Amino acid sequence: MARLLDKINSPDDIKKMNFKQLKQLAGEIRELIITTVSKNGGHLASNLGVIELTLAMHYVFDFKKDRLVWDVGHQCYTHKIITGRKDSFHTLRQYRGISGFPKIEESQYDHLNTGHSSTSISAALGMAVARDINGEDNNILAVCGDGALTAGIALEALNQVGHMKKRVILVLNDNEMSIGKNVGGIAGYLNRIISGQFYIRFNRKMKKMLKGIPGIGDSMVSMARAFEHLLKRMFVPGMLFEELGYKYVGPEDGHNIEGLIKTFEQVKTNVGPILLHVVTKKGKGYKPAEEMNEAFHGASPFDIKTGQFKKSSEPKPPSYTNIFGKTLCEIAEKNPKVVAITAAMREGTGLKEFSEKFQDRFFDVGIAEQHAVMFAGGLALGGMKPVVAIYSTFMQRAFDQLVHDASLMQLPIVFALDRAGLVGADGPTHHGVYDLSFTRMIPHFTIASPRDENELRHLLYTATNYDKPFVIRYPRGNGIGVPIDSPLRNITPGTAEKLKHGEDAVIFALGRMVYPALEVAKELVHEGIKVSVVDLRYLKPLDENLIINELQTSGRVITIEDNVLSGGMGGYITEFISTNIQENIPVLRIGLPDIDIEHGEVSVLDKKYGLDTKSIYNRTKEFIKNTKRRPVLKQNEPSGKVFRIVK
Ligand SMILES: Cc1ncc(C[n+]2csc(CCOP(=O)(O)OP(=O)(O)O)c2C)c(N)n1
Repeated sequence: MARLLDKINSPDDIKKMNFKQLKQLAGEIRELIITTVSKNGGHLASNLGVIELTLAMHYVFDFKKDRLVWDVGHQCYTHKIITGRKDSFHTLRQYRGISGFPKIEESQYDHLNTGHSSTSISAALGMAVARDINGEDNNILAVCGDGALTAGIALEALNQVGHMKKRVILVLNDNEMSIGKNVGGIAGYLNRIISGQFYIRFNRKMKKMLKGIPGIGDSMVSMARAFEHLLKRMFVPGMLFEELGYKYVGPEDGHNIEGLIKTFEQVKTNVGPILLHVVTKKGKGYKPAEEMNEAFHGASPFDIKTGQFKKSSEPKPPSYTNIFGKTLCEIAEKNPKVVAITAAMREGTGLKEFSEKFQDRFFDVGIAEQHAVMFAGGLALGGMKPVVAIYSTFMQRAFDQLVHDASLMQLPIVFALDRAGLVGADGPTHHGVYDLSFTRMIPHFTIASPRDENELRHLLYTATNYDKPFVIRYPRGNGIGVPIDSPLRNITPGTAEKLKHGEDAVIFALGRMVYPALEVAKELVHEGIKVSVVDLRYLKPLDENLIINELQTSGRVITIEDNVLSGGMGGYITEFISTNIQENIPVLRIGLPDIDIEHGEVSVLDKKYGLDTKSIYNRTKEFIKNTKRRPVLKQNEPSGKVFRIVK
């Protein structure tokens, strides 16, 4: 049978189809998404859940002039396929290919760049206000998941939209799942709405039955009506949203295209805010994803037939995430004060085992990073030792809590920042390349980054014994494969470790850049160049003595970090040198530039941005060739060129 999909070049082609064809098209899109994600990886389960919903919206609205705002944006694959990106869909999430998230730069049909959750309602309201000021009359839709609705920003926006009575359509895509099971009171409320449908159906049937009873039927029906108001408050869908100022519509079956189209046609004519509650199934139409939708939320490549994720033929060292989770369990066995907090990322942050072993010491707060940090603050004030595990990129949300709460009260919270540095296919919204900059300026913060999985264990142990805020940032992916040693030990904050000695220059490297630095140093020996390599370990406090010793030895500095250079580690060391040393020490800072870093494999991005060993080698060699060493004299040497430590 000829594929309908082959004829789809723009959403206009969808509008010509009948319901039967739309259903067939949904099946073909499902197949394309499954095939592509099985090769490239991606957000499979969420995308399979919104195929019919996406087609229905494009059928009814014209997003050349109407606006469609995807929340998180991880569910936009159908949208991409039918808005001119079908032929490039095979490049999904690959370097120079199309992004896994909406991108204004990619298409006139993408209206908001996203990746972080819960921004859709605010954006839609802003667009609605602008529309009204401009005297335009287009429709504005936001598609927000039940998981995304747990975040503060979504609730803040929900509050204002209802209050302003602006004409926006908020499509609540309710699959009862965040990445894992959705948590919290709102999730429970939505669940009751769906179950409330049973009440409505039951109520209709009951009235019909009562009416049929001769003599007393009518009076029993009016009695039932008297209770109805009360019952409505208890069961009728959407009362909460109605109270907030929305017209609630639903719950609608999110896989019935015909029903969805009819509903969208109706709500299109409404003048105020609409909340359309659509019930979908995550992973719809692909059994492994329906059954294991958490694993297929962000899937790595898999075998379509078996649903098994592809494994590399060679055994790999455990991931940093895995080592973090296991070590935290080891620590928590001995320390009953240790509690763990995740913001809707139990599996992603490696806390599954912890959540099972220490059920009453584990907290999933939903997609609520700000709350996670403040909640940890409360726990710390109550005598607990909270460990907040959040991806580096999502911690950006909680900056104020880091400053206003953790820092100002010097609370002993451990911040475990997973996925620090470049993360790969998820791209610019997900790279964790700012955390060194935004944490190092905060007073009272200790900031560490391990060079390998073994150092991560000891730094985590150190952090849980520390009495002030303590950040540990570590990268996505597998460890180095170094031996793991026990028992766990403290690594005194502010102590770096010198791994190699040389007089021509010193390389200060942090975290995952330490091993490449060692490799470069080894290679340079063949050129007759000898450099010291220091695993800085702690960005804050800096190991000032060691830095000064190295400046006295070589007087030429190279810094390497997988953070943006602005405000990063190289900047910190340069500031330290310029503040304390009356000597023009040559410094080469290697790190990420002041631009958005695109998506692509980390190894490809490393190469492009000069973080791979070859680039580091070339730049270091060039730098050493073109600069003069300026060793700092020892303090007691008779020269004006001594360092002064300004305290
Ligand atoms: C601020 C932020 N925190 C965490 C995440 C990671 N994340 C991506 S999707 C998702 C779950 C979203 O659930 P929901 O909105 O219900 O969408 P679904 O995947 O169920 O369709 C989470 C936690 C994120 N993108 N942004």
